[in-house]
Amino acid sequence: MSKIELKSKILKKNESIAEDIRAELNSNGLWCMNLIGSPGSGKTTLLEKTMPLLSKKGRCGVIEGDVKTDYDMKRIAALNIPTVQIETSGSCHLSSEMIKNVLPNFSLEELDFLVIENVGNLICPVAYDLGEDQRLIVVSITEGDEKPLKYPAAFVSADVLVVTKADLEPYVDASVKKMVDNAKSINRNITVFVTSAKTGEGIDSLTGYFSEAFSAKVE
Ligand SMILES: Nc1nc2c(ncn2[C@@H]2O[C@H](COP(=O)(O)OP(=O)(O)OP(=O)(O)O)[C@@H](O)[C@H]2O)c(=O)[nH]1
Ligand SMILES: [Mg+2]
Repeated sequence: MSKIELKSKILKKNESIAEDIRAELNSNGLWCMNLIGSPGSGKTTLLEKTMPLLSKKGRCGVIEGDVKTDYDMKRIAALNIPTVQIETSGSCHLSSEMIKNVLPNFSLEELDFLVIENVGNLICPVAYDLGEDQRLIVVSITEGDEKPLKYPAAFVSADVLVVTKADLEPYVDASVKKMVDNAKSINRNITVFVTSAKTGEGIDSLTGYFSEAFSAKVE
């Protein structure tokens, strides 16, 4: 079997499991977001800021994907939010099979909102549907405003872009406006939030977006 055939077989299997997951989450009225972004872009920090606020509106669960360690899982568990760690042991992305294997750790019927923090990587996770309702790309301003142009696949497949670390814009040669314009040139329907965990900018708006999303599903 050629390399291309093998890859397409793997993706086909991934897609089929992802559809099963989507159906299971749907039947429990659960809304799911897949967070994708480079290492250190601020994914876990974003969850630390939004999840406690969101927990006042609905019941949240988090799946943390990392190549190694349960460091991020402990950060979220410290907020009293049900969290499960997937350690991929080298794999640069989560797969739907990995998600399927950890779902029994949650009481799905008791949750409204499930967030999956993918392994820090802007390339590999893009091809793997995890059964999510929406995909959110996290890019920090410190990564450079040209990133949407260099990694278009990530932006094409995303529903939401969160530009993080806006407080650091004055210290880097990158512009939030340019980043957003570049992202919109790749995907004009992408919903954009600009946030700072330091100043709190954008955190309420993003939390509101999450809350509206799962409320709409439950109704
Ligand atoms: N100044 C500033 N620093 C931030 C902000 N958000 C995150 N950071 C810092 O950026 C670093 C990385 O943040 P994390 O949330 O761990 O990033 P991550 O994307 O979860 O990283 P991985 O899980 O390793 O991929 C930490 O030192 C955070 O404190 C922000 O809005 N402003
Ligand atoms: Mg993290």
